[in-house]
Amino acid sequence: MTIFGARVSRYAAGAVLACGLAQLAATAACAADYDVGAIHISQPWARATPKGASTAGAYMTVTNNGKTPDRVNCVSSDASAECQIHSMTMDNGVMVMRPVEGGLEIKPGETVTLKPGGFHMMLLNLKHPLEQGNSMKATLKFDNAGTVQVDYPIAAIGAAAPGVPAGGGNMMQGGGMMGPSGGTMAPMKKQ
Ligand SMILES: [Cu+2]
Repeated sequence: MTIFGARVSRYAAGAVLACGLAQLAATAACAADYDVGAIHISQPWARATPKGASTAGAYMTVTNNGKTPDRVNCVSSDASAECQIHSMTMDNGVMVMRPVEGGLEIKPGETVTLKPGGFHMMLLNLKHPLEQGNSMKATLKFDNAGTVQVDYPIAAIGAAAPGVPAGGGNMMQGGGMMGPSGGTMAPMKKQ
């Protein structure tokens, strides 16, 4: 476990440097991949928040390459007092989100994508707004694979995906009514 952790950290540090350079050349969000145990994490990203927002959403794709189910929880983030993983479901025509009890399950061979309108990481009690072009760090804990710190590049307010501008019907998926993703309240900004 310790060996894995060290390897992942070194990889992440290098990747973040490369990402910074890439962002100078292009405005597209740039993210590193992470491996911890049998778990692979790709395209982590977070969404910028308007001033005064108390919550923010973060997203990623998680694949379980192992032979046993695993569960992931968000332990902490450097941008907020609390970090949770939420599900989003339709309840009587209203989108409702709830913390995923006991962690989000990733079955063997399964890939789960956290994205606006679906499963997401929710940062609660933000210490500061998330600014596009910066990044946010969060610590994830997998029941089997262990703990990994992931760097989430911050995409535009209301973005549907890294590099994809707000709008085009994605506001609905963004859970604008819920506040955290800030969809409907966010000013439309072009990069
Ligand atoms: Cu949420």
